[in-house]
Amino acid sequence: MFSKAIVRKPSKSMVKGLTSASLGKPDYARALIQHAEYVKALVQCGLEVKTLAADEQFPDSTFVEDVALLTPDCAIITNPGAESRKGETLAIQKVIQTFYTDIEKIEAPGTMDAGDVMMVGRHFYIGLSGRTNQKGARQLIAILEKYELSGSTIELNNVLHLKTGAAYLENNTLAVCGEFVSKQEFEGFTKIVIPGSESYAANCVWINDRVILPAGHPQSCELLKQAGYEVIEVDVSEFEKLDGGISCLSLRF
Ligand code: CIR
Repeated sequence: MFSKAIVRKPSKSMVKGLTSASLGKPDYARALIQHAEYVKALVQCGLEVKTLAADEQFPDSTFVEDVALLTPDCAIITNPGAESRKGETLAIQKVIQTFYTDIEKIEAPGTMDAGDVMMVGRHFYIGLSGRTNQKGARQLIAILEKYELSGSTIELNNVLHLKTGAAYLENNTLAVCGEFVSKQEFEGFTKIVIPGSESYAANCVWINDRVILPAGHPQSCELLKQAGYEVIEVDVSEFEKLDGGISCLSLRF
């Protein structure tokens, strides 16, 4: 169960955020409304939400998930893989210090975006991506082991982050899409296969028996409902334009 979340309001500078999508520039005013709806959904899931002020210096700073990994036993500040995002860690560390006493760090030459890290109980799957390298993953595994947690790596081929295409929905169940449908590492899980035409919906989050799903993915919504989840849909189209999704917008702990 989760009790808290940290989010950061999008900045006007978000229009300069990193992206590989060809969906056009995000509309800032609309992003603010969508962000507020997202926070409402977190609250509906029973979370106490700490909302940080927008940080104009960092266009991608609304995607707080990438700069820290929050475990039940410690927090790990990452060293983001993209140059333009490295400076985001300073501000998040200050906030996390108010919640955690045990704080660790991924150090260069190790890099890591925590969007590549998926928590499954006390085990953490770490995607090796354009943002998270072997050295970062090795550092993370060593840190986790200090706290009697564990980690293992997964090679990624077609996605930005591991959680772009896979989400752990508790109950030994994963929502998966694309390359993750047949990954050997995920053999033992019950899988909800998100159709390729709705791949963006694979980035969803389980929070206290509910699943927050990006709006506009009816087949995925139906599959989750059939599997017994209560689904909350939130429109995050302006964040999709920056390759960001439902999980990227919060740290849940
Ligand atoms: C980036 O490229 O870093 C941002 N535009 C999107 C980050 C998305 N975060 C995530 O998937 N965890």
